Amino acid sequence: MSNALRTLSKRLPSLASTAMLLLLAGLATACDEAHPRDAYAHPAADASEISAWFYNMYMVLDTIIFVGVLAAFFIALIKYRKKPGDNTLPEQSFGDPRLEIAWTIVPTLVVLGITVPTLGGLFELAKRPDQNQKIIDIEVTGKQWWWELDYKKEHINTGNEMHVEVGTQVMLHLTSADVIHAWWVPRLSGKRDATPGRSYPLNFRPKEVGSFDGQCAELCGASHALMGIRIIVHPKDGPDSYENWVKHTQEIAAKPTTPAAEAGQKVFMGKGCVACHSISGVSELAVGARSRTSGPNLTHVGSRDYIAAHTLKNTPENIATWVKNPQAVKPGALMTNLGLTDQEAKDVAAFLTSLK
Ligand code: HEC
Ligand SMILES: [Cu+2]
Repeated sequence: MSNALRTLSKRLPSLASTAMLLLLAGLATACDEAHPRDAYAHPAADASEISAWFYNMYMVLDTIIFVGVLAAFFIALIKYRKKPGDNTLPEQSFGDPRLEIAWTIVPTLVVLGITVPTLGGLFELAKRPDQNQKIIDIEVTGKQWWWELDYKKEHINTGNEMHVEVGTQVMLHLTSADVIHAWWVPRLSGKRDATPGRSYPLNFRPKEVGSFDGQCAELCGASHALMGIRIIVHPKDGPDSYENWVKHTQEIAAKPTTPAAEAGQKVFMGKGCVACHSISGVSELAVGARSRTSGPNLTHVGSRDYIAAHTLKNTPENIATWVKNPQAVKPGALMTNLGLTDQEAKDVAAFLTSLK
């Protein structure tokens, strides 16, 4: 062995432990930031607190096992290394009953220690919420590539941005109109599939006011990565309360007043947008009716934060870009390119933006 190689082999253990330390330090700082989708350091609902508890418990347990195994490995490596000039074989042994029993019992205990609390957590998450309380019931339908949200009791039909109330039980019923999607807003709850022809429940009770982002978590076609979610958790009281949002959203949006918005309404009615979108009070559907065809209900589209399922910020410029060529924004988007002129796109954007 060359000198350089010999020094390297001597240094290997310390190099490896330095690398490990750097890795652990990197992981520790990664957890530090209040990342918007960081479920494990910042759960914001009862359901995600349960998942976070398990995640962190496994993390500690696995780190102990990982460090223990590595430590044993390096101790063996250094202590039983071949001494210079020693050419004898080490002592040969086979089948030590005490060892065999130990390494059967210890992993069994570890697995049991994980299984028992995990089962408890699963049952806790699957529990049907007490029905004698205020419950916000929402039917969620995954569609390529957006989410239809139907509030059963409130008669509100909307898309992509879900509004709920802090401290109030939320019950989602997930289904799909086409392929399998999966609902996932990490800071509020775990993932759940949205499957055609089935309805799966997902329950959580938000504990923090704010906006929480999520993402479709099941590959569902060309624009799967552009199928985002936002949940807005409202306070119980004050002007921004959930009840105020419900009242406001049940009403028809104010009629357009500017000439551009009025022209935009004509574009909306005349260019075929009504074949796929409803706007209460403008196209004939009643307030809260389910969108009868493929596109999101646009009754209050002006008050959304984003359009096209968290793909573009909701600005007049972005709406114009979207309606002129949806497929350029979202590959395969199921909204027809109706060949609007720049002026028509600008006007219809002014109209839609006015629908607060
Ligand atoms: C063939 C049906 C169809 C037609 C016609 C159609 N759309 Fe759409 N529209 C959709 C679908 C589907 C989406 C959802 C696309 C996505 O996010 O993947 C959508 C999304 C939108 C959005 C974003 C809404 C949101 O909250 O994300 C706006 C705004 C919009 N359409 C406006 C229009 C306008 C204006 C017209 C007429 C010029 C029109 N659409 C014509 C199907 C249609
Ligand atoms: Cu999807």
